[in-house]
Amino acid sequence: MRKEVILITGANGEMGHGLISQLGQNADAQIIAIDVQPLDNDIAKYCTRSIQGDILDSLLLGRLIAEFEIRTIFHLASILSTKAEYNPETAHKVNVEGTLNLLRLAVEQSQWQGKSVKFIYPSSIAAYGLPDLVTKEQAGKVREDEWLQPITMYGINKLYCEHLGRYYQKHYRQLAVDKASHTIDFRSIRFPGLISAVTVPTGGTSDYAPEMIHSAAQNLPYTCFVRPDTRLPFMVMPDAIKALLMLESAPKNNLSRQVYNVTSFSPTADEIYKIVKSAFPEAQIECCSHSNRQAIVDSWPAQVDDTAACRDWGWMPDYNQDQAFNDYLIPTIRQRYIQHS
Ligand code: AKB
Repeated sequence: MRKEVILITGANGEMGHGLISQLGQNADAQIIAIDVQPLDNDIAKYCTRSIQGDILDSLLLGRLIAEFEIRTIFHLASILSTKAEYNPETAHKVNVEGTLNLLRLAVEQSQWQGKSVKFIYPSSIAAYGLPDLVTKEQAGKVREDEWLQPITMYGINKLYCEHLGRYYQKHYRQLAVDKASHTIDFRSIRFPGLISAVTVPTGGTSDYAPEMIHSAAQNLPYTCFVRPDTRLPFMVMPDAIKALLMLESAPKNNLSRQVYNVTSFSPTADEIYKIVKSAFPEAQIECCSHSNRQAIVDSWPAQVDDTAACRDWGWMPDYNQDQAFNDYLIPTIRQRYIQHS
């Protein structure tokens, strides 16, 4: 009998660290972790198997199917928005073809098992594209079906993969005589900028917030690449993991849609700066807008409407802005660098 497992891709990333650390508290959780990077020891200890491999490697994925009964997939692997712009074609391969590989695997597993494999897919506010700052300011809380004209390869990939998930769940092999009897249960969240106290970001355009805090805590000079008035929705990583697990466990009949917004607080870069300077008075922070990265952030909504998530599966963040900084980020990050000093 094959072991029933949870497959996590992009396992060594920021969200992977948070998710595995949380799932690992349940001794019964059988986690298969895959990443192109070796898994850090602090999360590898929670995994039944950690595989250093590529989701583009179909043979590797085929071997996973042979050995494990995959019940849930958290497909976290992705090349984020800034890094993707330096090599859009590679980003497309990883973000789209990699996702296609995982969706095929999930459908095959669903047919073998005679029940739907849950496919949990973190999308992003990068799926939105507002044409200019006036529109961004006037748009208010953007709903899931508004302003879907992303301007980054990453955002386009995320939006397309949302549609791929819908296709594999509802229309895959629609003309076949033996139309798939069991298919996947695709569920997705469009995350805002995420800030973790225990990991640092790599390659995102919302990274200015976590980078500013982590740099200040290490007394390292930091140049913020967006204007002070730049506003984005954010949440702290514990709330992002909470949202993933709430959506995964929600009764399917409660879900009115496959893709949900979630959010917590929407500060300007200047508001973040003032909080950080208050916590770390010696911090050396200057603002120097990087015009191209600024244009990406200006195309993302200042706020999103997460009414559907609150209504369908009881979404509610644990941390508002004050709690995020005062109860989680500042004390935890300060402690992290004292320990590492
Ligand atoms: C990025 O900046 O690319 C990500 C995101 C907003 O999805 N953090």
